[in-house]
Amino acid sequence: MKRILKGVATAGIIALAVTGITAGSSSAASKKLIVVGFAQTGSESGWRAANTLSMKAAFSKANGFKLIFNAADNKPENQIAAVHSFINQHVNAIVFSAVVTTGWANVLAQAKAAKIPVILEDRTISAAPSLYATWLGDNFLKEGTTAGLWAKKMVGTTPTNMVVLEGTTGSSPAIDRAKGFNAAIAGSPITLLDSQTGNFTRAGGKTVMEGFLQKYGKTINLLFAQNDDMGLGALDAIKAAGLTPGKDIKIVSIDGTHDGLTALAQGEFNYVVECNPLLGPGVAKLVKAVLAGKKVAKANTAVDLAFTQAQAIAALPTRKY
Ligand code: GZL
Repeated sequence: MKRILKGVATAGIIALAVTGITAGSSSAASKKLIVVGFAQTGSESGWRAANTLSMKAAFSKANGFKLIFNAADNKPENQIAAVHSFINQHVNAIVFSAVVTTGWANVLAQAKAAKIPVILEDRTISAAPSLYATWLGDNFLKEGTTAGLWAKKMVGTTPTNMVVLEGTTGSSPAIDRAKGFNAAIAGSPITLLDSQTGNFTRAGGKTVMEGFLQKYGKTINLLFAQNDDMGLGALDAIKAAGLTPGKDIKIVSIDGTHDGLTALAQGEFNYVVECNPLLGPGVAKLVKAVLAGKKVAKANTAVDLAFTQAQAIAALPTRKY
């Protein structure tokens, strides 16, 4: 089963920075509320917290919605059970960010049979595109490529040993960020020593980095963290080993959370690629369009930036998350 084509996104690029997007209208309060079941992955990272806040704010009663929220504690079986429950509650629409890309065909076929449209936010899935109406999220492949190109340029011709903190195994950001990064560093003198999942959490990043340091010690020159939280957890392990993050071990990370950009501003990270979590207004707009029978692009991509230390220092005072 092919995953959705990122290229399709071009038609549907939504500049999430546009604050003019509102999901509701002044008469929304007088209209029947749209009941939406939202199955979130869990609360594994600072990025996820910002994404949940954005979704809850957009799917408000004032915007014409009744939101039924479920956080799956990053367990795929919990998330599928939540979607089954939304179907049984006869919600008007279902939204989810998939913990992993697989296992969705059956429950989505049931949503289709129940004539409940499904809208994907954030992560993509490997199920047939006919099983969902549309997707809005970030281009994980491009994020990985941006991070890899920075790493390749940074190392130049210097032989460099790298370790990788992978995101949740089987999740679309983990799959696509690795794909983009690895293609971008091809031909560089970067050698991969080890790669292991830290499950997108600080605790996971710390534990896995402790293991890498016990095994490889001072031979590690570069860390690619597939999200800020794992990189931030790794900072503790690096310092406990008597090494200086950002100097002894260069760190490139993805998300662009406040704490990630703060670590970059302080020189503990070296480069951060943004993954915009403020998807709520765009997703709410898509839900209303789909329910109104309007044609929407199959894939809609958020606009992501990337930051050096100087750019992080300049951006931090006005960051929204
Ligand atoms: C990416 C998102 C990832 C973030 C992590 O869009 O799905 O999940 O990179 C989060 O911080 O846990």
